Amino acid sequence: SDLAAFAFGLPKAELHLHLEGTLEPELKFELAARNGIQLAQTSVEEVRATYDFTDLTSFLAVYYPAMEVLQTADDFHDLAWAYLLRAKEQGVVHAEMFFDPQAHTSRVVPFSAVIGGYRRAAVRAQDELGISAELILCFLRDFSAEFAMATLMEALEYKQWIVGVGLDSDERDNPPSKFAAVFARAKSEGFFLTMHCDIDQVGSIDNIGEVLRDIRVDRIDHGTNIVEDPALVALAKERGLGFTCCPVSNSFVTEQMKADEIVTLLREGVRVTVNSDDPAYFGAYVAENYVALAAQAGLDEADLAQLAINSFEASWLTPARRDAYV
Ligand code: ES4
Ligand code: ZN
Repeated sequence: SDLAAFAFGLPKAELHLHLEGTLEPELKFELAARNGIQLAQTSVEEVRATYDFTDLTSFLAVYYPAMEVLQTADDFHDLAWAYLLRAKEQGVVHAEMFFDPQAHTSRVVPFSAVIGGYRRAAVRAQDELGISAELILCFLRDFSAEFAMATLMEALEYKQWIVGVGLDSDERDNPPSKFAAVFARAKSEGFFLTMHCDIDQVGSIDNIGEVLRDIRVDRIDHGTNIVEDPALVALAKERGLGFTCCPVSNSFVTEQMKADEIVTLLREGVRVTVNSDDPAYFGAYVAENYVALAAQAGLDEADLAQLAINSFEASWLTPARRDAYV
């Protein structure tokens, strides 16, 4: 449709994208063969059949084991490069990409292989695709704060390759406060801060208050249930805080896209953005998320253009580079 063509053509930043969530079944087989790994499935269709999630827990139970095929710097490069090629087709001109080093170092893959491969793809994207690509180191919240701090220390050697830090995985029983010291240290090292505040989890609105008031993040991933607390919405708006929403992902890990919440915040002038989260698993890259949200919520071209403007304003580009896009 015309609106879909408009959505694809809009220059946009993608701010909520897990590189490990871009592993398409075809590449999974290629990497498995390269590394001599025998997969439980024998065809792309069989792999896709396992992408049948009802909630975050059932998603993560498929997501982490799939990473076994990622072993060398070349593997990480190939994964990120495949994503960046897709991103180019989706109108992405700037990407801030999450990676989960602990999902690899915990199975004895060196940190240097992970970040070395990803960084090589990011540099290549600038040179060959004209996409500026940055890395955000995400801590896994179901591991200990000590492991997170050790990972941060290991990352300092690569500081110039990392724009910020985030927090993902299972939020239940792993509130932001568990990582307060890690994020305070990351901030003092000059990293931007963001955290997943997932939806539909008990106590989630309290976590949003905590990340805004105490940890003082620069952005929130998901977090659209902030609409439950008008005072927090007012605070987020005053700070110009970005929210990285992922409608198609929401429809997998909850029962719906959360379109009402996203559009409520958009209409109130809060910096909500649209992103793909784990596109290989949820079957939609970023422009397809714009289209899905537009179809669900009846958005028009002006709304989609505002979402794209928000994506640059909520990005961690330097002010001069950001202003070149908006
Ligand atoms: C994730 Cl959908 C989702 N939620 C939490 N952590 C994640 N890591 C990758 N995808
Ligand atoms: Zn995410």
